[in-house]
Amino acid sequence: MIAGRFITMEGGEGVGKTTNITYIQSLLKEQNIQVLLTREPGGTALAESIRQLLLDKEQEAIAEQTELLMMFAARAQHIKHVIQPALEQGIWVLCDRFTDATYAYQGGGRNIALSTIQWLENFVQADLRPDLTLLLDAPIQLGMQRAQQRGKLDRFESEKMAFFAKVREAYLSIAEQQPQRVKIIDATQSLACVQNQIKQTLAPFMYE
Ligand code: T5A
Repeated sequence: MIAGRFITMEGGEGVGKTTNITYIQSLLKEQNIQVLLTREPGGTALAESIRQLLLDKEQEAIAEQTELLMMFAARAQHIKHVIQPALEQGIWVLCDRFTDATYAYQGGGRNIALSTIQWLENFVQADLRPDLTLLLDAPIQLGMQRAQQRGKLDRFESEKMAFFAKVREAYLSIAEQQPQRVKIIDATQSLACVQNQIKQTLAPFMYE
């Protein structure tokens, strides 16, 4: 059995990750590729409970270290019970956010040392890394406008603009350092243009 491929979708708030990951799912299905769509934090019952705690802004303040460990606790469940078994069965996994989000939000946004995140990444994931990551990039004001149109803001979406600027910078720096894996998609364009970029980026990867 050939292992499935692991594709992740990343970017700041409201840039269109959820909308476009569904589009990718349909592209893969057209090619008769078996695909599993999932998200982080979340993807299992326990990890979804952790997600609720992380996004809830009405509860006690979450310490940065707690936030980081909760992300990786949810991720450990997700990998063991969902991602790894699917890949082993040859199913492609499409994940709405993964560890790049931790580098961007907890590393860039919260200033946690990258070496700490790296240690947890190695501990929780062993050698599991995405094969391809699409980074939807747009100025933070645009993403926030789109997120606001959708409804009430969660705990992360309620952060200040300076936080999101650091998140975006961290994402772009990952893309610069790992251009083979991370492909930047200009998310300021119309949905049709964004999806066209995604289709072109995925094409060589799908037929490899
Ligand atoms: N987090 C996560 C961490 O801090 N560390 C981690 O390790 C991980 C994994 C939850 C939060 O967790 C944090 C980051 C997050 O703050 P989330 O819910 O996945 O993660 O993240 P959000 O960014 O909040 O997800 P959203 O659903 O808000 O944004 P999306 O998915 O990027 O945007 P989407 O697709 O819902 O689109 C937003 C709106 O814009 C429209 C859509 O129709 C929708 O209404 N839209 C467009 N409109 C015009 N033109 C386009 N091109 C458009 N694309 C989308």
